[in-house]
Amino acid sequence: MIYAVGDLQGCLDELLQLLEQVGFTDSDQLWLTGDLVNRGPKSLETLRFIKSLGAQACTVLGNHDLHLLAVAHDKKSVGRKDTFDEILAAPDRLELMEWLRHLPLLHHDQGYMMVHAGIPPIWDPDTAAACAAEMEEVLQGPNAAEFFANMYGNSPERWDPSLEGHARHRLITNYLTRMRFCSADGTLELATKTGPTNPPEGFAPWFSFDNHRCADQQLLFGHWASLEGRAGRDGFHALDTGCVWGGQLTALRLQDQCLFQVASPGYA
Ligand SMILES: [Mn+2]
Repeated sequence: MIYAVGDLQGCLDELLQLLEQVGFTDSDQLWLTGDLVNRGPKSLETLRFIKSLGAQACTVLGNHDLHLLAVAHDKKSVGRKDTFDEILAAPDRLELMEWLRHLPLLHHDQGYMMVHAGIPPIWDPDTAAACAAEMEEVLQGPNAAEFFANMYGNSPERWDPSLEGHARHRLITNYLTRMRFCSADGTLELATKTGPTNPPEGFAPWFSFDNHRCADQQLLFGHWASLEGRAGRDGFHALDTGCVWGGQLTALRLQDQCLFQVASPGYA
């Protein structure tokens, strides 16, 4: 069986409970929507555990994972709310960071596409996969640190295939790892972090557009806890149910789309 699980953010205890609840075995696979770390209590142990699963786990990178990598590469300082000091001080820090930067931004298998935040409505599955692959090459290549130095920022806002360099890389990364609201032409609105109702004028949740070019796929994503697991549209599976904030950790068993949840006391 394949279990797709939402954002962990250091909530290892809840993950272990969830794996016990579903009866996870060596022949099962664990897919994770990213944001393995930050805000929660056990980021270091979470990374070590997921890494130890080897090929049994498949994780896509989230914005918090990329932020950790930027800090670890000395391209950003630790923020006030960041809870990953223990990773930066760990003896296996370099190994963990090398493993982390080699994770994908998009996973496509068994009729499912998984990303951390979303896919803009103007991208078809091939474009989404190609853009993710392009970023994976940057992250895994010799210029990763230079990318991290230029990763932060909300512009450009709209996709244009002729974009190049840091602007192109920043926008692809913002789509895949930070997006909540956008417009029909793919213009990003990154300032609003509320729930899906009352979107900023001219914008809507990225998955809500009728003509979304990935609407024939089964999409798995995290990042947006205030959706409370409801995208409200068939085939769009919102898996971040706010574990770190005192919600639940959610697993979707892909074979029968059965949901499993573990409640969390909340840490942030
Ligand atoms: Mn996120």
